[in-house]
Amino acid sequence: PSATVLGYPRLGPNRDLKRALESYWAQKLSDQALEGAARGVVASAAARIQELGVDEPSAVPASFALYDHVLDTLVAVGAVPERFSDLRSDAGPAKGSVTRRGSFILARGDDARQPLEMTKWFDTNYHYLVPEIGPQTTFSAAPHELVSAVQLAAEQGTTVRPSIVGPVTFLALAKDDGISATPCRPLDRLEDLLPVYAQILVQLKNAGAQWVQIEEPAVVADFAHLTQQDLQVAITRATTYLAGLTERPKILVTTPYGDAGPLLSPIAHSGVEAVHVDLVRGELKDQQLDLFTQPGSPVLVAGVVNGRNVWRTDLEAALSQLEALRQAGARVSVATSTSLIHVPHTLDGEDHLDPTLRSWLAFADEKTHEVATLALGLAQGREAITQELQISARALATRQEAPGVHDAAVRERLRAQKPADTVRADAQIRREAQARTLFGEGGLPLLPTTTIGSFPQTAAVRKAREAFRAGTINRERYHQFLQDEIAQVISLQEELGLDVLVHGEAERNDMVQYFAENFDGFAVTRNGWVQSYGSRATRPSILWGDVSRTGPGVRGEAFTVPWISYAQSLTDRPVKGMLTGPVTILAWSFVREDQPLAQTADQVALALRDEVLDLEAAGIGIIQVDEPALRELLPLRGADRPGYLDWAVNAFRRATSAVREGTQIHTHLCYSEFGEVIQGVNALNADVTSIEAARSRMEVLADVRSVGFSRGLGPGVWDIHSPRVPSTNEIETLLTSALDHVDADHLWVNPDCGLKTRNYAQTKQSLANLVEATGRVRERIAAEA
Ligand code: THG
Ligand code: ZN
Repeated sequence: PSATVLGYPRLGPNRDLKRALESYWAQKLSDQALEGAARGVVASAAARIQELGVDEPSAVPASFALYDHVLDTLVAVGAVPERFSDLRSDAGPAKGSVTRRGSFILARGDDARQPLEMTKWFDTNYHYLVPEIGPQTTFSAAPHELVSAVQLAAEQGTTVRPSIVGPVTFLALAKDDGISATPCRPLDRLEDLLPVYAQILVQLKNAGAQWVQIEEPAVVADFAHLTQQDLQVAITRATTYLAGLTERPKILVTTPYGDAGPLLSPIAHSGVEAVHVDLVRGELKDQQLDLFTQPGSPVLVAGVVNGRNVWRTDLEAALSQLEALRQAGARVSVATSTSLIHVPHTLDGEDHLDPTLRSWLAFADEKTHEVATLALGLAQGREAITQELQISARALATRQEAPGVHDAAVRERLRAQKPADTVRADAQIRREAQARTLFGEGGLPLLPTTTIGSFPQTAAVRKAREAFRAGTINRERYHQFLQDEIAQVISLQEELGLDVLVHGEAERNDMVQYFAENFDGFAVTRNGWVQSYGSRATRPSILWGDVSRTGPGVRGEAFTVPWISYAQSLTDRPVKGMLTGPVTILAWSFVREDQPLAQTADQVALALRDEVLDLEAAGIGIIQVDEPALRELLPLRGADRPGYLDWAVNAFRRATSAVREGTQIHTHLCYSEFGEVIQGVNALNADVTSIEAARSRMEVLADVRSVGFSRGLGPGVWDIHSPRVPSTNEIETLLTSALDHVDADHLWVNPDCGLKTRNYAQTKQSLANLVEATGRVRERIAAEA
């Protein structure tokens, strides 16, 4: 087709699939009803894509995973881990493989089994399920979902293009299942996997598929466990193998999320009919253009419409680029740079947005239409799309001049920042100062206990927030409710005997959106949901202008201080101030692209620096600035990583370095594999760092020690992602092994992460055990001293 999108949001415009899935899991919806709901979402998405002008046969992607597309690929190739093998069904269309019900157990686990691990998909905020592959893993074709999507479309008189994660990417993203004594590199199983893809392609062809989309984004990334040579060999073998099959649909290989570099050549030479290139993140260098201009070259599926961000496309620039490619002799098809699962469904209904800002935006539907528009312009000339070109040009022009996009005062303040503004006194001097401010007479004990920040977000909290938003309760009543909530959280923590308290964050919807709502330069959407994992979604904020705190003057007004101060007024113990760091605010928002990310990060950092100073001035002696997304924005190419870590660390330090020596800065990061960013974490220079460690049984501490990390460390001792309550003994054991790596006077005791998703029963019991275990370890240390 001359125009296509690589994928489309899957939860439905009103998150219908989310509700269907959650009812199904709660056993309030039957299998048939779930399938019905899923088909409804898929059919209306397909109809919508066609209505928007992407309407040729096979232009509509049929990649509508109910939970995750990597999981669907795992099921389609039969790579079911050993511990789930009983889920293979012995009859029906899924014979030999897992049913829908079974696939949810892989995703969510059950009483007896841990689910598959979940991790970030490339450098996005989407999480996929990690396949577990060992030397013994068996593969067998079971593409019943893909086949039925093709058949269903055929019944409705249309054609869809089924989509599957390619064999190289599937294995590159998998981990060793750890069952065999000898370590296994999943990619070494490629030869066993390829014949299964061959069988899948036969079945798709027999079902009537004309095209199949094979996604190979692994070629745009560097992996710690694979060399470029490994990937080169694998992608060459896989694509020539698949292209060489006689019984198959035509193949489109996609390379979204970055620049395939030298690996584009073997794909283009493999004999597949079409190759997608991400022209937003990547580029075609001169010699690479030759890959598409020779007799027998594949179609160039040009990803010119950004699938990752929400800005309207510069249609003039995109069309010129497409024309140049065609001029050079390529057969060009217009596409998105990535699947559209990373952007919200539609701007329809976002009428509260400032109309000028709204005119700069394009969500999935609007982007689908842009693709169709560009294809029309390419086929019939500029005249055919004059009006669209004008609208696009006008949006660009108003954006350059709009008030708020460039705020002279913000820029001047940033220019006036000096190198010294990101530097604090030596760690030792801070340590001594904090020994006086925090650990003096009657102050904090050895192994201080604390939590990460949020307490359970109960139904009552969500209801009150919703009532305030809807206007059924006024600001005063809402604030009273929040104060009562804070008072309860504080007295609970005092009863439990925790040392450093938190206010619980009841006033916050999301740890980024809350900041976006209190900063100038951001907008938030009503219904702009983007899938994060399974049925869960977030509403990323839109960072469109120069950033400072909302309120009078360039510094604006403190917004966390009233809540934290109120909490502090209720107790003699220290209450931590809680902020989200600049990198995480960027990572979980849609960011402007008209200036370097580093500059945007610095503006956010400066606004946070104001809040940090206001907290300190209000008497708050411990301030935590969370950076859970530090790892997520790490560039896919190793060569780009030092530059990124440099600005990311600098922004954090800009936010946190203005305080006195005696004020203690904490940070929190929540993933347990630090390898690539550990130097960066150390460079943040926080006085205390809490990290996820419970599930890995403190293994992460070896990494931490390897970089000579010498400040306070709080390895999590309670895996809060599970409803399980850890016993006192278990926590004591974890603390004991933590002490093998960390000096007692640097060790803090805390859970892995915030408690937002836990309930109060689990929270009380787990924290009581945490305090008790800490007491035992303190006694032991005292006895040994
Ligand atoms: N905020 C933002 N992005 C994030 C996280 C976050 N990305 C990484 C991680 N945390 C993702 N985890 C989750 C966990 C829970 C939910 C979403 C992402 C979730 N969402 C609710 C849902 O889909 O029902 C909606 C929440 C709401 O009503 O605001 O539960 O913390 N930005
Ligand atoms: Zn966390």
